[in-house]
Amino acid sequence: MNPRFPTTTTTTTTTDDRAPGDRALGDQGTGRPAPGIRKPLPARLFAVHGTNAETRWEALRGEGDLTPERLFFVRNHTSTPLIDAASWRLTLWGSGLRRGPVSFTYRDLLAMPAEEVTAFVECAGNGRSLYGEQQSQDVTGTPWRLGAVGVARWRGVPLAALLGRAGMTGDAVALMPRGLDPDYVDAGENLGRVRRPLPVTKALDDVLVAYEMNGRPLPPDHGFPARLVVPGWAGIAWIKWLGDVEVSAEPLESPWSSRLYRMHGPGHPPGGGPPLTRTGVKSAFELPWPARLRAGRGHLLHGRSWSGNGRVVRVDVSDDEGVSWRSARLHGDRSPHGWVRWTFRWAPPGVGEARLLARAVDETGAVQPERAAYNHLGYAFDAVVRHPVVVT
Ligand SMILES: Nc1nc2c(c(=O)[nH]1)N[C@H]1C(S)=C(S)[C@@H](COP(=O)(O)O)O[C@H]1N2
Ligand SMILES: [Mo]
Repeated sequence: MNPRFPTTTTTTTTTDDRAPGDRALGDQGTGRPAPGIRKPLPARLFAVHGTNAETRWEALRGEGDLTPERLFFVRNHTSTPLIDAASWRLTLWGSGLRRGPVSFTYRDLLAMPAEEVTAFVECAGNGRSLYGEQQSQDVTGTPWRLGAVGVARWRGVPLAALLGRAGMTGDAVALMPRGLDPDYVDAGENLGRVRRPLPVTKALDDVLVAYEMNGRPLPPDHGFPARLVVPGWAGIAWIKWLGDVEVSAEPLESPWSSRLYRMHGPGHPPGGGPPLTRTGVKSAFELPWPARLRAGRGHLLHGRSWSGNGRVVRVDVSDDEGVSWRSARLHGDRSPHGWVRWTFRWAPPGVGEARLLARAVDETGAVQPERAAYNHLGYAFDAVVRHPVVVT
């Protein structure tokens, strides 16, 4: 059977097909607002794609290990709902519970033992536009460059504790967390509310129902009053505006597991590969795209690398298309689910165009490949990125 591909929020990565605001990506942008995002999106900090906004990497220059909320990317299938915490309930229900549905209020959550984790959330489509730009391959989907990632300190209640209180049985195998944002309509087809199965094993391991981001209540755009935090896993697992979780003794599926967020195309199984979970290794320079740097002097370049598998342990930089590499210096707190900041001293060899490459290795030995594995929906772009630089 042919998988069906989404088309509503999507544009191809061919420049001509992009929405007007996307064409300006890398310049100063249009400042066009994203419908449904509540926070300000100044063009100097964000590039807007439809209902989504990505962080400009040069805006992270000078920031610490956490992405401040005012710079944090937003990925909305529809629009940010404004939810009243006092009447909000999180309801757990389904065949995997001993009794009927169990609901928690916002105050219930705040009163339970809390945990904190520093973790990045990254869209599975982060880097998608590079399939076109760097590999000359056509893909559909939001044409992110590398800014659909951010790191925050999340605080909340372990999902395991809520499942325990709700009386989950040993038979439960799958959960279906679901958001309270409006139904997502894809090419005229209503797919219902954003929801994606989560295996019980991951839920019991390290998933939080978070109500704080960087020490403050979650902002509306990032899931107020509560969202899932699923360390190491693609952003689609991190359901925002969490309203209910089905707990099931049978496997579950939704369009976000059966056809979206899978690898489709040549080299992948018919119907797509398995639902995407962990994200790969990535790196980015804190530079505009393209960057403009002066010749005849040294520059201290800054960047960050991260991996869904755990800590990044090494980063190398090349300015000759990967013929030779030199190590970057690693800084920062290096928490297992965060990113590592690095610096690299570079003296441009002369005026003209150059490309800077950064390649990271994580603690499992996974390294960024030369080319990312093509897939029609443009997920998992983990290849070494050739960052364009104009030396004047
Ligand atoms: N309810 C709901 N949850 C959601 C989404 C959504 O549209 N609705 N988008 C998901 C996707 S695809 C990503 S990448 C992350 C983005 O989180 P952020 O907007 O807080 O950066 O949220 C996830 N959770
Ligand atoms: Mo995403």
